[in-house]
Order: sequence, then C-alpha cells, then structure tokens
Amino acid sequence: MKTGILARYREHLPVTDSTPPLSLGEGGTPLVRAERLSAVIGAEVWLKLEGCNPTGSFKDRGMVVAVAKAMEAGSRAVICASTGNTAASAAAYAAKAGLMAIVVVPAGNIAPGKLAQAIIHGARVLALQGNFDQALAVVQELVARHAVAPVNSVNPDRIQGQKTAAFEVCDLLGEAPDILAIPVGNAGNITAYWRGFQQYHAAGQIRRLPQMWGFQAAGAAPIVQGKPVAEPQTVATAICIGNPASWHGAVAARDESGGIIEAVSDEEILSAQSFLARAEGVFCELASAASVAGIRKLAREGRVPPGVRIVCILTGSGLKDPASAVAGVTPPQAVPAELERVERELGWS
Ligand code: AN7
Repeated sequence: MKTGILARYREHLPVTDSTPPLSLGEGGTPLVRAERLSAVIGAEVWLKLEGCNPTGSFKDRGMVVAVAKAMEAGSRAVICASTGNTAASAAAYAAKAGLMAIVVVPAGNIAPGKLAQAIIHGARVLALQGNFDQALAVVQELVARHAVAPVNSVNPDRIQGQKTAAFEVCDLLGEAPDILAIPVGNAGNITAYWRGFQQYHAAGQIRRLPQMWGFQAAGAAPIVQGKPVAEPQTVATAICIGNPASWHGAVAARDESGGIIEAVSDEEILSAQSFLARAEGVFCELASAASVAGIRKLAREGRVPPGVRIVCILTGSGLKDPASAVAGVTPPQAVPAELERVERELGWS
C-alpha cells in the first residue's frame, strides 16, 4: 500500500510532477468501533484515531501538503502560530524536508510534549506573551514582510491535506456516517472534512452527506456565541482560540450539512477523556475529547437519533500532555521488592 496521503490521494490533491514526494507515513489512521460509548449514546459510534499520525495529531495530513508545496515553490523556511500541534507537525515536516521552521506559540499555554517536539525537531520556537489569536496576527504580519511560507490553516494546502481524513472514513465505512463529531478550534479541520465529504459526494464515491457536529470549549466558543472571545480560557489548550481563522468555513459546514456547533464545559471534556481511556482503551488529548463530550451531552438531552452512525474525530494523542491527564491522581507509592509486601499492597494476602 502507498504510504502517506500525497501518494494515496494524489488525484484529489494539488500535486504536480514537481511536487516532492514528502511523507512521514501520515494518514491511514485506525477507525475503531466504540462498543461501550455506543451503548451510552444509543447509537453506533466509531472513533477515528488521528493521534496515530507521525507527530501524534491530524495536523500531519495538512502539513505534508503545505510543506511539500513550500518546497516546490522554493521556500527556505516555513512559519506558523500554534497552540502546539501545528508547531510540532511543522517542525517535524520541515526537518524531513530540510527547511527551517519558525513556530510562534502562546507562552505558558502549550502542552509540554508539543513544545518538546518543536524543540527536538530543531524549530526556532518563539514563546509569545499573548494568546493564539495574537500569535496568528503576528505571523500574518511577518509573512507579509519576510520571505517565509505560512503553514497555518489559512494556507489552503493545509485544508486540502486534512480533507483526506474524510475520504478515509468513507473508504472504510463504504458510505459517509450520519454524523461527524469534531472539536473546533481555529476551525480548519471541520472546514476540511466538509470539503472532503462534498468532493467524495460529487465524485460519486458516497451517496449522502453527513451532518457536521462541531464542539468548542465553553470558555473558547466564539462561533457558538457569534462573536470573537477576547480572552479565551479552557483546559483544552489546543482549542483555546477566540477568533478562528476558518470561522466562515465552519459556519458553512454546519449550515450546509444541517449540523450544529455547540459548546462543552471543561468538566465534560475531562470526563470524556477519562471515559474514553477507561472504557474504550483510547488515550486522546483534551481537545479531542470535546467531540465525545459533545455527543454525550446531546445524548443526555435526547438529541441523538437512536441507532445513527456517528464518527468522532479524536484529533490528537493524550501522550502530548500526560501530566494534565492524571492531575489530582496520587502517584503509586513505592513498595519493597518482596513478594509478601507486593501481595499485601494488592490486598491478596
Ligand atoms: C488536538 O496546533 O490550532 O479547528 O495551532 O490540536 O482545525 O483548529 C490545533 C487545533 C482540535 C482544532 N484538536 O482544530 C494548533 C491548533 C487538536 C488540536 C484542534 C486542534 P481546528
């Protein structure tokens, strides 16, 4: 099988004969049936494990296209603002491509694993005293003044790459799901999935389109509120965004699909992350858990039609931020390496 989305979905992507065949093996992520979650929701729920991408998030799908196109155009450096995953992905793909990466992140509000990735891959990391929205504004100014290629999702090549996840869902299920549940931050991904479904529909690969259900964190829910949030706040740092760049794309996806964009609280996000880990064996990051928090909330409110097929996009790996996942849990006490002591500790003696 062809590895990487540039090779696999070449005919659907802006690939030319001079586009370099860049890949770290992105895409082809698992789609797993979630039996216990299905029972709770009263529907047929599947999980798309985007944390299985090379750098641990869905960003790799868009980044491979954006960086390959930057190489093709002769760029020497790429730049992005990021809540963390875009930075990690840009740093890795730039390393693979032999380009320089500059990543601008909100100081103190990025998961440690993501920062480590950006650093180890050799990116120039700039920690900005400000939030993501301010970082993106700075990056857009820099791009206007300096010869550096932007690889935020305002770059259309990013959206092109990310839409391949919708293709994979349809390829694996043989049809679009009834509902696609997805976290919304800068709103590039919901825009990308909707484009992917629409293109597969137009190409005759699927007969119907899903409803798009997007979920924002309650403290960072500009689309839900209908206005930018000046000081967004949420435990899900990846989606701590107050003025999404692809706002219009998200609203179009919602309205054209007859879907919704709603908010979930930090408590609901934390609870969904823990449920997925314990009941489904999947450790996703907090932002990703917003999709599952959302369908759990709607199920409680009686708004999930019985038996529908739902695909939840779990956008990133929980290993990016292990400390926040076990915050408040007492670490295990060390026990002497003696059988009796171990049995006593386990309550087996
Ligand atoms: C795990 O890395 O915006 O709505 O700068 O990392 O397409 O922004 C990350 C976003 C969901 C939201 N889940 O996707 C960044 C960044 C995870 C994420 C989102 C992000 P978009």
